[in-house]
Amino acid sequence: MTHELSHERFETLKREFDAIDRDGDGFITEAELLSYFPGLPPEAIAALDRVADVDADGRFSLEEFVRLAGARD
Ligand SMILES: [Ca+2]
Ligand SMILES: [Ca+2]
Repeated sequence: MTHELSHERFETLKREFDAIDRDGDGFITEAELLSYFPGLPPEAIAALDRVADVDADGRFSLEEFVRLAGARD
């Protein structure tokens, strides 16, 4: 990461991650993403996969999620 997130910001993102990660396995899958954001179009998911799935395993780890959300600011 190029910049440090504040602890507070990290905790907020972690809570968001945990809310989306319904089965609590530490990864957000496409299905979990869709059940949390039912209106999300397939193109948006494909774009997320391209941009955020750094290790290309088809799911988002907390690290990938934080990197994506943190970069948005
Ligand atoms: Ca999960
Ligand atoms: Ca991944």
